[in-house]
Amino acid sequence: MKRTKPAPTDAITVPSRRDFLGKSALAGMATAGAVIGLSGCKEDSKAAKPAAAAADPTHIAPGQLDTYYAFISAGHAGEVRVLGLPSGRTLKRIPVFNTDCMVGWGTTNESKAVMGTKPDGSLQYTTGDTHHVHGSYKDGTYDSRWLFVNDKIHSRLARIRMDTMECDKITPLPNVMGFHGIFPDKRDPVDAAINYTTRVFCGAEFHIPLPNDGRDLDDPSKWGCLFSCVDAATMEVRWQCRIDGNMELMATSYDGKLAAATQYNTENAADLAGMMAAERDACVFFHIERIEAAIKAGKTTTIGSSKVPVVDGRVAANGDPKTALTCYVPVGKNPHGVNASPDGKYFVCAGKLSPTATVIELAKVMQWFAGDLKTQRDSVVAEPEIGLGPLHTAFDGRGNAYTSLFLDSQVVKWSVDLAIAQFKGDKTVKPILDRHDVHYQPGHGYSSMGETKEADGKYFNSGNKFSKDRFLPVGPLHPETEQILDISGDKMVLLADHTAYPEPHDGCIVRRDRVKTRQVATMTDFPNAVTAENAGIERKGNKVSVRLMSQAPAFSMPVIKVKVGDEVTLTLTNHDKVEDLTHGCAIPFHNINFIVNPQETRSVTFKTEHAGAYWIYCTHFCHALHLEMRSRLLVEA
Ligand code: RUQ
Ligand code: CUA
Ligand code: CA
Repeated sequence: MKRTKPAPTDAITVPSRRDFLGKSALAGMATAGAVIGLSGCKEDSKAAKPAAAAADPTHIAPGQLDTYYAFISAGHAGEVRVLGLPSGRTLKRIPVFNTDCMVGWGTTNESKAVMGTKPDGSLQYTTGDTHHVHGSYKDGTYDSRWLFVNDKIHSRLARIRMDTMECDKITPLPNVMGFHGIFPDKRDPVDAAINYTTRVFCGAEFHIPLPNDGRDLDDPSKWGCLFSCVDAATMEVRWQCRIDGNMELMATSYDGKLAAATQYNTENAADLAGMMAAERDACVFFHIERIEAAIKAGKTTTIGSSKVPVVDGRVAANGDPKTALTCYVPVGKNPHGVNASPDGKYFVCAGKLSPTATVIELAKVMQWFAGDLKTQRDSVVAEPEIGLGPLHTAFDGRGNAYTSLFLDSQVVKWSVDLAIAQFKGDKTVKPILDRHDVHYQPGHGYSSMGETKEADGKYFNSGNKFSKDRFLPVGPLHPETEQILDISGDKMVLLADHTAYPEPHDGCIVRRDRVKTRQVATMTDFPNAVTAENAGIERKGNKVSVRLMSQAPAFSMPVIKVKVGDEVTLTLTNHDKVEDLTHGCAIPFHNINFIVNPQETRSVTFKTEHAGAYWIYCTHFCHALHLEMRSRLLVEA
């Protein structure tokens, strides 16, 4: 795992992109007027340490299982990926906003209904941009019900069932563009019995006209951003809150009282220079109980054709802390990530254009809301200088924070308590405990169980935006690197490099006993299940229903006769009960390819256009006679 420079004779000679990026990005920031202090970077950075080869913990022997799942977003690939850690083995790709031939996501009627269709039945969107994926909670840790993930392009929130690891709902957010940060709540702010996730909070990064129907195009000063609360169970948008500035990353408190979003554009600007004009930006806090009381009391408006109630969280309407719905805490310039410490006490905002992290004490934010704190800024209890380009922070459950430094290509380990002591005036303490190079330009970093009260401080995954010289080149775009670090000791140890298909963002590392899947479905859960009683073919005008069963190695009907111009709905129920005994179903020249797992039902609807014989065949190797598993679709002229 030693960092090696390509020898001069190597075919691959890569100029130091790290240096280039560091310098050019710094120059860009400097010309834009950013103030970047360097004093946080005095500690010696060390080269990557080789992992102890003899006992490589990332080597999971054949037949052995990983101890963690990692659920990671896939950026513009529009899916969610599941890895085993520490090995880095790819376990699954969960299609969400994208289509997937193997699964038939985007092909089956059931998946199309989740994804959303146009009146003609075609998919409304086939692209997505997933950034942040987080699990649902109970008692401050994962409860194996759901994962939630955003689509930044089309401002949709998706839910994934943890038991099947399949997407089951997608909700568009009204009057929102650039839906980026997302975090589920961890319990109800009022009802002690509701100690689990019932809401998902969604931030909007881009200002738009409200409603976005052609008005105010020439006047961005009238544009706005809405914070959205989605009901985790129904996936309906419960309410929205209009704010000043924008929202990027999100965090929620363990007591359910607060949600917060970083804001890099407190300036409400519509251009780059404007968005970097202010010396400080903010982290905006939402008082959930008060907002929901205001909704209940009807202190709301609606925007355009949306029926979702909207409350006013803008600065002007929230001057009195005792009734305020929102609290804007000043933090470093153009901040990026905000992350909750596992002890439930702090949110840490990463500075991005400021070389600092800002530690906000949640009890003090609640004090401000009670009218007992002078200024919002007084909730800041530490602001250590940690290095250049801080983006995201993870925690080990032992009081230490691990922040990615994009420009320095490092992960920096620092003590939250020491940073607080330093902020109080103790000049003798040094909050920075360790630095480790990563390769290169890290974005998200996340630790094992680090977003729960069970943070165990074993592994940290660094999602790096550039791999440069780490892998064999594969054309203009290199793979991304995911690097796993052992954070169990005083010093971080780099264990392994893994490639990642562009471009992963955030993820969460979940102990394997916190994940409960089911291998075989219940047939009666599918209302359209095909049974021996209702199997067969039925015609109503030119609409033909073909009801088919699969049981290795055969489909229930060897011959299916239809006519040119028919609209055929083929419903297939897999009657095999054996775990992993999945069948595929493809129809040549009809663009149909999907799978059906044991006891599941899936359907497709298509038009027959050309007379002829078409072999419907099983695409998933299921049996010694898998190749023989086919039926004839005869399309008569
Ligand atoms: S943001 S690299 Cu989309 Cu998660 Cu920080
Ligand atoms: Cu059924 Cu292959
Ligand atoms: Ca700004």
